[in-house]
Amino acid sequence: MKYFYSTESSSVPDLIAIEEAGLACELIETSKSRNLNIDLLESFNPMSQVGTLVLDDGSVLTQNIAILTYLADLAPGSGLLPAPGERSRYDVLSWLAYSVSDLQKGLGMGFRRKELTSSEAAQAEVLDFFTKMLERFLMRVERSTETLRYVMGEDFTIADCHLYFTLKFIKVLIGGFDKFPNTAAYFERLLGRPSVQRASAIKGDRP
Ligand SMILES: N[C@@H](CCC(=O)N[C@@H](CS)C(=O)NCC(=O)O)C(=O)O
Repeated sequence: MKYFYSTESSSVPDLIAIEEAGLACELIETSKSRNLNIDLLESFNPMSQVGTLVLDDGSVLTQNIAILTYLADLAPGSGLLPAPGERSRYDVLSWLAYSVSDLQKGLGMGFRRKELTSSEAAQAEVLDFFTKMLERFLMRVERSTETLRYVMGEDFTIADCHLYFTLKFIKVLIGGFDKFPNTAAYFERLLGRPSVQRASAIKGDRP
């Protein structure tokens, strides 16, 4: 398999899952600002988005929900995702969809507020809107992690892989997790995970 990624992007959750699952995979760094492997990425994915996974049969898989599910199913003993038919599998997928849609889209718009409007007053309103929205959504993580080590319990799953990424950027956008002590402690547990540290350290051929 080949996996196209860029650092500090939503491809990090897949890098964490590849580490957790112990899968053999060629990692190909891309960068739009450095024009690194963009033409190659586009030849597999016309939207030239990361993550993009190319399977050994040459077929291409995009979108984090599908890629993370696929990677986890390649490693059924990893605990990353319960088997098809098990009730808890759908709870993991619910957490994953929540992180990819409710959290990631909110934080993406918050960070891109300067592209939405040149008015600084309007940018402050946009930031306030998304901060309030994300704080409301964060209550789901806050409640679960009051008693659970990871969002599903003792097992680290593909939902945690993605939540590491969204929480990392939400923390910056909303100015910290002071109002969310359980989330803050959970985020520290994620940071302590060797797979998260290894995936975050992958910098491709960047000097
Ligand atoms: N919904 C997609 C989001 C993928 C995405 O937004 N990737 C961004 C990086 S975080 C990207 O490649 N942006 C470059 C572009 O759109 O030109 C997923 O979950 O995989």
